[in-house]
Amino acid sequence: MDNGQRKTNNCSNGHFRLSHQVFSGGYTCSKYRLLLLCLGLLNVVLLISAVVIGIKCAQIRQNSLHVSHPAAAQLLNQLHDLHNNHSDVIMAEEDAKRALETAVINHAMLRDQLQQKKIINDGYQKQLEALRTERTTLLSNISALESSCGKCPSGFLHFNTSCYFFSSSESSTVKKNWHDSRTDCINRGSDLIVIDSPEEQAFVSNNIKNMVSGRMSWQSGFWVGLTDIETEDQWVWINNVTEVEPRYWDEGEPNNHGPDGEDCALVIHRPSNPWKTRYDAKCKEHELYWLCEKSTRHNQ
Ligand SMILES: [Ca+2]
Ligand SMILES: [Ca+2]
Ligand SMILES: [Ca+2]
Repeated sequence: MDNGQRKTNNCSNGHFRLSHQVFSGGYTCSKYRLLLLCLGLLNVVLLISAVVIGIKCAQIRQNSLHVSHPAAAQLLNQLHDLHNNHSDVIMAEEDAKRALETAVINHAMLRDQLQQKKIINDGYQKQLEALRTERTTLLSNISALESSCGKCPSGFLHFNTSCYFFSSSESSTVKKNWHDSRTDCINRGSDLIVIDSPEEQAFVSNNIKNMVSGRMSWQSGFWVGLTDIETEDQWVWINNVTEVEPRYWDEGEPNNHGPDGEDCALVIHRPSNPWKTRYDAKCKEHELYWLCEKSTRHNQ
């Protein structure tokens, strides 16, 4: 057998045989093989291309996920934080509402309590006024009782061994100068007061407070039996006893004020210090209340 017959026999096996039958018009077996090889290479190229494209797509998808995942996580975190913050704000608002409601209730309670205390205080004020009136009445009754016992004349108050006449208790409008005041005391069987003990000073101060209703000016004062008429700044009581105690003068007194000076003493009500109650004033020009003293020993 020669080479031409071997090639015809090889091509007669399998589909080569069919192809040979179909394309028997002049194609050779080697051309079929080349065509098949080309087709096979093309398939390989297509397969490789498909694999490469698939790998690229996977890489692109993975990169896309890598890029988008942190941003999405950040957004989710921010959303979570915002949700938490919103919850906190709502809780704080609820707490504030409850606190406000409690404050409103407490305010209403305090207002009611304040109103009740005001009513109670008003009641106490009325009781206090009633007690003051009753005290004044009792003082008058005491004076009347002392008078009825024969120790003091009518209108005089009794204290220790003396009786005292406060002119304002008889008239709140009548005032006299020092000399006329002393004359009135003498006409009542007494004389201007001589304050010669701390107890007498306290008695006078307390009674003046009740009689002048708290007025503290020297114009609401009472003449007493103390002058420096004979010798300036040498204060002598009408019983010729020289006053050597300086603590009873008010601050800045006696000041002998004015061109004619001031030579007669008066006492006022001084609630801040019942010991500093004395002023000097003009004996003839100034008109004030006056205070008489009458010893009970003269009646015994
Ligand atoms: Ca006296
Ligand atoms: Ca004087
Ligand atoms: Ca004076």
